[in-house]
Amino acid sequence: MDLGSGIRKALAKITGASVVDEAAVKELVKELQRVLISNDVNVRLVFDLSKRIEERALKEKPPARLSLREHVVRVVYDELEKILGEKYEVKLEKQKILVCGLFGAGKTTSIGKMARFYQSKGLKTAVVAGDVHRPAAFDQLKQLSEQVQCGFFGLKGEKDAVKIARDSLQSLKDFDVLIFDSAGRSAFDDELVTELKAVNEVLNPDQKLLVVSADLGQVAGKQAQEFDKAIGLTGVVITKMDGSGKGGGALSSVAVSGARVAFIGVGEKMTDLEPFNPESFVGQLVGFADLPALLEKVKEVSDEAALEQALESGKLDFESFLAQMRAMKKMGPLKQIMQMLGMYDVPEEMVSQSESRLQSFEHAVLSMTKNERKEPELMKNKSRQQRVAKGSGLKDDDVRELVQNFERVQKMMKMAKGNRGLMKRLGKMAPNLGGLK
Ligand SMILES: Nc1nc2c(ncn2[C@@H]2O[C@H](COP(=O)(O)OP(=O)(O)OP(=O)(O)O)[C@@H](O)[C@H]2O)c(=O)[nH]1
Ligand SMILES: [Mg+2]
Repeated sequence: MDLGSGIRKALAKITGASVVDEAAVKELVKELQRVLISNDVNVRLVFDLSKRIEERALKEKPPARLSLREHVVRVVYDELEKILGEKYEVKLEKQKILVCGLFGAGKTTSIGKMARFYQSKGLKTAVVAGDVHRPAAFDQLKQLSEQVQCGFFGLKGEKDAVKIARDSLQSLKDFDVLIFDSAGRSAFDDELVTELKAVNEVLNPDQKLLVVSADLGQVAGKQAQEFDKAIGLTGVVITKMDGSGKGGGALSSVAVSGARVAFIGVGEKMTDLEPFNPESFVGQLVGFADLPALLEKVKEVSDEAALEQALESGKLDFESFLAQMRAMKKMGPLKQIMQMLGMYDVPEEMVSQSESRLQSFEHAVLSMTKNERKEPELMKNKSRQQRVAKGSGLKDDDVRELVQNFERVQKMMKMAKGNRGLMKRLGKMAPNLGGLK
């Protein structure tokens, strides 16, 4: 079972339990241990983690807003996040990056991805073909540089990596970010270390990143330690997180080794790279059970006066509807929100459909007059609908449908009036339901 579904299943022991008591917490912890260990997470770490979860879940007093159930889920989140290490702060400034790693780890691909990433942040980026051992390395990197449209430096046929490093510094003076590819080896050996150290000296990089593949599991941590000892790493890139059941092992062992996880590679495309953020990683991993976080986010974003008012009075107009939609957007991608609400089996097409509906809805509301927003009745008028369609670039039918969806939600809100808990939930779900029909 992969890590995500395993953790979700373990959490279900709490979210689905009729009573949350010591036995339920122990049950959860046992299941979590099983899942983490079978996903190659360091045993010692799993042991410490489960001890802390059990202690905190049972002894800590839940914060005022949270039920015991939510508190336990929250503790699990917190602790999972902790074992993954700290968030990596990507520096968006002038810098030189040396990339190293063993054969086939994903160095060259990751360099292409990083170049794309830094370019997209407005930094003029170039890559350097410093892998002098693999014959095709030069062309592979050159191709990638063309694909992501960044600068490139290489000396075809040159066997001296140090010379390439020196010359690249000269010829790439105008670039902000310089990313240096290096030769892989089948194992961590003297030859590799010697070359790497020499290049390191000449290049004097600001960042030294080791690339490891997630399918190494715990061995990733050992590699991180070895390379760190040799040249002092500033971070580790873990590739192939998309394909491996051992991703959890690689992540945790790298974190334990003291190295920071900088980026994770989640596919073969140039866009498949993410700066590592333990919080959102755990969020994605565990997905739907994220109720406490959702509650927290809802509280954070629901201070829009219009929204509060609508929830109090049960009166929903286009203005407050728009406020809700914007609040929702701040919470994250629709798919994630749906998952947080327990709708984790929503088909992909439906999610993107709903997303584009929400977008259209926003455009439509923005094309309405102040009066129309406050008095939704007005929007039943056909010529008003036509005018809004014109103003928002939508079809007449789309606007009509949106108005109808809105009315349906409005009716639901009226029905639910007086039931605050339900109101809050509905209020949050309303734009969503409108989109889904
Ligand atoms: N699925 C997946 N494949 C990846 C990822 N990163 C790299 N790869 C693939 O892994 C293979 C090796 O990638 P390279 O970038 O050539 O690895 P390298 O470390 O430069 O290899 P050498 O230069 O031979 O040492 C390629 O087929 C890549 O497409 C990733 O995040 N996900
Ligand atoms: Mg390579």
